[in-house]
Amino acid sequence: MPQLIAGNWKMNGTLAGIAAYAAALRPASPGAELLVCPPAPLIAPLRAALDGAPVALGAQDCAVKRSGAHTGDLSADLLAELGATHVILGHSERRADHAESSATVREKARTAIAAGLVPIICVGETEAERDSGEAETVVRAQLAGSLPEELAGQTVPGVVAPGIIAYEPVWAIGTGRTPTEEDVAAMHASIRAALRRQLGAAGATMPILYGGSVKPSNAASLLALPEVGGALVGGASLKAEDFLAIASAAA
Ligand code: G2H
Repeated sequence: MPQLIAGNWKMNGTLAGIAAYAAALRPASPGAELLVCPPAPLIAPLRAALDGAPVALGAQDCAVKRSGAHTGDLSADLLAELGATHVILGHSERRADHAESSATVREKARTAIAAGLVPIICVGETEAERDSGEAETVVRAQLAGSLPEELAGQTVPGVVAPGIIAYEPVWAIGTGRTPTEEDVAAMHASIRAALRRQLGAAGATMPILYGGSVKPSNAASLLALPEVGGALVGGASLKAEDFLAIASAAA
């Protein structure tokens, strides 16, 4: 399975900048799968500007409810209609800024799956949790609370919804710091074991992305680690050339 390089623009990007970004991505054939998650209003314009280039689009969040009186919320169905195929859920910035619990993330994942979106469910420990030796326990608890049963095929027997996990240590996000290669490998192995326990056969193959200060200079070493199925890239995805440099480091 090719690695997935996903860009998370967060609250960055403009309508005016879409054409140049798309023009840089259109001719690319990096060998990795590319996914760009811009702010939701830019999904449809970016899709149009990509003009059929094999770059998937995603959103950065969706609502628990599918429609109705929920002012300011974003419907997963509408995101899919705009051209999104994926949605990032439970990013630590949303868990912190919007007090999103793992139970809420699980509800959102269920809604996303029902709308035909692939949820990218984020987990990761704080620096204090790592320093106190609790990192794997915290991440396992987040997985236990955030993953819906649809990912194990328990809702419709035999039907497993596709999903992706992103391991993003909170202290590595936007800081330029990354865990050691040993720590990334150990955490991804721990996540794989938890996914197998929680989801059975589906958990054996679900991609696990690494996120947190991925950039062109460290991408190759991070992406070469066992159980790293790709990267979720924030700051370095804002420039198309950096994003493509990371993608070209993928397997
Ligand atoms: C982690 C990552 C993208 P950055 O949030 O999700 O951001 O690469 O800027 O650390």
